[in-house]
Amino acid sequence: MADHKIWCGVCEATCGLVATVEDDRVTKIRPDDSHPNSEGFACPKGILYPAILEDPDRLTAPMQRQPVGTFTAVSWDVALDDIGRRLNGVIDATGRESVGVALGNPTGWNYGAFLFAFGMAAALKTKHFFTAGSVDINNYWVVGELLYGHNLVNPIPDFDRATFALIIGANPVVSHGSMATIGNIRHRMNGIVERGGRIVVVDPRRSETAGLYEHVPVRPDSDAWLLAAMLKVILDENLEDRAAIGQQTTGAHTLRALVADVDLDFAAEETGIDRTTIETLARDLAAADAAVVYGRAGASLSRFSTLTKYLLDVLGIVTGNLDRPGGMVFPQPFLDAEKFTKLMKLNGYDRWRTRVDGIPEVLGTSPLATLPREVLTPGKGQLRALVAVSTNMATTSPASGEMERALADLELFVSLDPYLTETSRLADYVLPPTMLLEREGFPLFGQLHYGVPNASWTDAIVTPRGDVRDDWRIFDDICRRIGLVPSPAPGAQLMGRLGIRLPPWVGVDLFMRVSPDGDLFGLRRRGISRKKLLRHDGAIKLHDRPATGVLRKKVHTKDKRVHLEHPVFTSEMARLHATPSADAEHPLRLFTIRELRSQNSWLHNVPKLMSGGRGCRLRIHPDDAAARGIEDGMAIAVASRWGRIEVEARVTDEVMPGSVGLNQHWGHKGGWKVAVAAGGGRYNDLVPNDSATLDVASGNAWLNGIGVEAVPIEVPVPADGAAVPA
Ligand SMILES: Nc1nc2c(c(=O)[nH]1)N[C@H]1C(S)=C(S)[C@@H](COP(=O)(O)OP(=O)(O)OC[C@H]3O[C@@H](n4cnc5c(=O)[nH]c(N)nc54)[C@H](O)[C@@H]3O)O[C@H]1N2
Ligand SMILES: Nc1nc2c(c(=O)[nH]1)N[C@H]1C(S)=C(S)[C@@H](COP(=O)(O)OP(=O)(O)OC[C@H]3O[C@@H](n4cnc5c(=O)[nH]c(N)nc54)[C@H](O)[C@@H]3O)O[C@H]1N2
Ligand code: SF4
Ligand SMILES: [Mo]
Repeated sequence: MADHKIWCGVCEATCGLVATVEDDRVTKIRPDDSHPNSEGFACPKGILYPAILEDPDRLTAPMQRQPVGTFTAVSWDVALDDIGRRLNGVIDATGRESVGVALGNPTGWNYGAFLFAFGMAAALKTKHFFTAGSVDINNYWVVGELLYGHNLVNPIPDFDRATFALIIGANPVVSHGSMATIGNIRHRMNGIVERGGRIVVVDPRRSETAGLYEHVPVRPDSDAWLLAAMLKVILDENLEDRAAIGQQTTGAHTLRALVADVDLDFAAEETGIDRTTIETLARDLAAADAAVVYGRAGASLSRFSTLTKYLLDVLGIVTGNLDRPGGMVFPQPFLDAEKFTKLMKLNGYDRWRTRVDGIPEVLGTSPLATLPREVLTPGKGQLRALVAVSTNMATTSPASGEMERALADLELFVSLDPYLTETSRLADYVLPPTMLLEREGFPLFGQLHYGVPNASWTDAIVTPRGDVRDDWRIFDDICRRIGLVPSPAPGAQLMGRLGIRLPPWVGVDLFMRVSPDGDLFGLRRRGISRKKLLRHDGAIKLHDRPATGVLRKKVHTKDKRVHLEHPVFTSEMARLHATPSADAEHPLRLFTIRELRSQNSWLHNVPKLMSGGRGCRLRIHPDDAAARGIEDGMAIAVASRWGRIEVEARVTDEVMPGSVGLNQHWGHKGGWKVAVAAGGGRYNDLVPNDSATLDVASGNAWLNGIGVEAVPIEVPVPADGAAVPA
């Protein structure tokens, strides 16, 4: 029996855990009190993680689709040789550009998979590179590039020293933080209130976070109006911090014109927040000693997510809260991804546009929403083969049905996934990976945004089940068969041509050792290396907190200033003004609810996480329910212009009138039996993917604020989805 200090790679919080291993099995997991960032916090998902390793539905051999649609286990050689042959066939017929790569959320904690998927896309020089970023954070990558000169620049909230926190569309008490890896985040947020400060949560639902602090209900998909109105109040009343603006930015003189046409009364109507509250919020933010303006998924999945993220940052900047204690601070990762992507010339924006819809590329990727049309629209560059890793995009991307049709239409679809999911069940081959705790690695994504910068790299602590392989190795195996080296690095390409292929840690270690916290190959005694981290049990604290007063070092623009002006922001503001918000036939606005014991779509097969009466329920306000004859617990149909699902009603005043909240990613299909048995409806069947409804500047999907109508199930809903209230 032995204990190992590990890190949890289920969500962004990246908590430190202690795992007990007996007879090559993880028998117990508990929080690691000594972890510098998470400080003894952990949630049920991390604690119950070993159930995934032992799951009887987990795939432990490569699966080959049979003509009748069932799957048969085959050897790795049989699978890989056939995949190679078929990929070569597609490449010979229509070129490398007709092969695509897709990656999902869990690659954030699977650095080898991430690097090799990126590497394969780079080596193919394909524009068909899709990431979960386009249903999540592409707006961050665009605003990072335009404001700070690099996609990956993302200031995080310094909750420990803030006196005021404006939180827009985030529920950190449940999500445990996103784009900000603040350990034990609830405790740190409570600290603000304990010090006499305030936290204001803007959310259509009295979420677990909003319930703890001050709650301002907002209509989904209207945050841009709220933030623009607040900016207008601050500028009109001369409440901005002129000194900070003068030191840190260029283009501030354009802000007044940008929000000149914003009418506060109209903004109040659109947001459902009265004008006085908007004005007071703006004044309070400007007057606060040290404030954070933090938004997340709820603010990123609207039709105007680039504009929303821009305005969030601008509000922090003009009130003098960027790069200062208690404000929004620049993180200090031990692996500097900004530098790495710059070296490899990967970062950028709008260097090309997607073939069918003309959406700007972001970090060299195309949006998932456009994938179906890239597959189904003939012509040069049509997508015909796809290798996907850890993505359940048939469920997690907009217009699920269309995504399924497109995936089924591919000449070859290969999915690297531990389960037969809604997505992988459509693949020609499903290739089973090693999972966390069965492979070595470091928390690639978490380390980018640590509140307390720290470093860890852990070894596998148990032998992988069955005949599984590391994802990166599967990519390498596939690439060998089509003559590619899966790397963007010229050095790796050269070595590949000489027959030398390196595992992912070699390059990462090299890069880490020459980074500011690295050991410079022994020259810096306290510096880190992979070897040192592997030898250390647990994480090494690198700094107490990210440094402030570092803006000139952190911003990548030539003049080392934040660029507040860009034509994209102006045109997005014009698009906001021009877009009608109401949909009379579908008057309810649908938004997403994340659950404590889910991680997106993929933990619904763990019986212990699914216990306790969980279900897929539409939260609807008592007034809206009464108007439709809906009672708590009733089966109801929810229809939008684009689709219809059936779920259970939950009548509750936790949602504001006119808005309805639904859990994401239920209604499973495939081979994960517990998940399928849980039933429910699939949110993204209600969601459009056409280019007109996206956040066109970033390609981010429109997932929150969709117009829907809900009726008791007895009432027939017409096939065109236009439901009539009972
Ligand atoms: N337990 C758990 N943790 C998770 C995940 C999970 O599935 N379960 N997923 C992980 C992932 S991938 C991510 S990206 C993060 C997300 O992290 P968060 O963004 O903190 O998490 P959400 O729960 O999506 O919070 C979004 C909030 O926005 C609200 N909202 C919805 N639409 C709108 C809107 O239009 N405007 C405003 N102002 N609010 C709106 C919702 O009611 C919700 O409370 O969580 C991560 N952590
Ligand atoms: N309506 C609506 N839709 C949303 C959102 C929303 O708020 N509302 N949120 C969006 C967000 S923020 C995100 S991040 C996306 C997430 O979208 P996805 O990334 O598609 O979703 P996950 O459920 O995280 O999918 C993970 C898949 O990876 C597999 N997996 C887990 N670990 C490994 C591994 O180590 N190796 C391999 N090869 N596979 C693994 C799982 O079995 C699962 O099938 O969903 C988005 N979709
Ligand atoms: S909060 Fe996230 S990282 Fe922490 S234990 Fe839970 S799932 Fe793991
Ligand atoms: Mo996400």
